[in-house]
Amino acid sequence: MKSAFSLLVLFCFLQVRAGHPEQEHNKTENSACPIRLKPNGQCGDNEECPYQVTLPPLTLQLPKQFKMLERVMKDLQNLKEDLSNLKRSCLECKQQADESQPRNTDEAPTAEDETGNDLKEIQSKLKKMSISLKNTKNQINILQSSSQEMNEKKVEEIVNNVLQNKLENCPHDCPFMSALKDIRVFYTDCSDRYSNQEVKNGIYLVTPDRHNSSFNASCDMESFGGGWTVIQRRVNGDVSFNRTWKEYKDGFGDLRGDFWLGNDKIHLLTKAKDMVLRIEMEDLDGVREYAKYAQFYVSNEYLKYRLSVSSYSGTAGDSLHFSKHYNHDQKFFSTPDKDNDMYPSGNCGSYYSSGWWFDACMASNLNGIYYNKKYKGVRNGIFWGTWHNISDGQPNGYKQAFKSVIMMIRPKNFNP
Ligand SMILES: [Ca+2]
Repeated sequence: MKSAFSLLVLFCFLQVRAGHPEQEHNKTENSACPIRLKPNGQCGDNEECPYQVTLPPLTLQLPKQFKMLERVMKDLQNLKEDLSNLKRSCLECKQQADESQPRNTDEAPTAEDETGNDLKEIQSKLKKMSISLKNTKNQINILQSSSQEMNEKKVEEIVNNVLQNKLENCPHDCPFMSALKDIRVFYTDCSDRYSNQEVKNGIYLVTPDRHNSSFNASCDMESFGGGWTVIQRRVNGDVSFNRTWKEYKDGFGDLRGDFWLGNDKIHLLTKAKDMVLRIEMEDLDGVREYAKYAQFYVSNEYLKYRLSVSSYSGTAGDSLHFSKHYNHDQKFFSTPDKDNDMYPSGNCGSYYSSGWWFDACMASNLNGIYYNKKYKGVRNGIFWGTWHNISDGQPNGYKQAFKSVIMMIRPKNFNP
């Protein structure tokens, strides 16, 4: 728009300029140009002279796109303002960012800083201590489980291996051989022997308590998984079981045949480990049954070798807990010469020719007389009150007898 206007002014100006000031009179010829130009004041030749221009009102018809231009200009103005706002915001942002920059380490720390640092240090120490504690706990757990595994059996195995190695590499006169005489490897019972690869039936030395003497025991290594220490056997009847308190205390008979191991030894064996009791029986008709007790313990002599037995299973019936009135559990041991029974009017041991944990008097008596045939009279033979036909009326009042009885024990946790 400006350029069009300038052109028009220039055009008229040139027209006026083309005429001489003296031709002013000829106004009509020049009246077509609405712009009037005339000197303003006295002007001589070749002098600078002021001129006055008179411009008429001017109306220009602009193309309609100019409206758009106006809007664009407005938008442009708005954009400029936005840009300016953005710039301002940016500056503020930068200022804030500068302020939040970490302080120069040369600056002296404030009390707040020091407290924060102390807290951080304590937190770090606590974290380290917690990790250390966790590690220690893990190590304790590992040690605990290791020590549980390192039971006596394993220690003995290790000792045996060391001994074996030493023996193989040692001449007979070396100092180790003389020291060897003082080293003893202990086996608590037949199950320990079995674990040491001694799997044949036989007589083995066992040491249930190291403060007491070792003794020989008959080991059944072949029946029911092996590892059984036999505490009583009746198979041929050549050994009398009508014995004194002292004899039952020490044991009697032949370990390869009929015998009673001895109450002191049975006490030590059942004290050393939790024991299972297994009783095998065969009657004269060839019927074989068994009774098993998952818990079996015999107290010491001071407590009169009291019996503690429970958790029956088997086929022969639970004659040790026959009834309320005939219950051998928790009863003292009695012999013909020592009455610890529950029968007030007499001595059960004497009456039945046996040493046993009598009640008043009995529903079982495995130490009764060994009869090799059915018998009459007092029921003083080997007896098991829950035997399948024991209460049946026998012809002519004969009583059932047993061909064999074996009582044996094994640790509860034994794994064949
Ligand atoms: Ca009595």
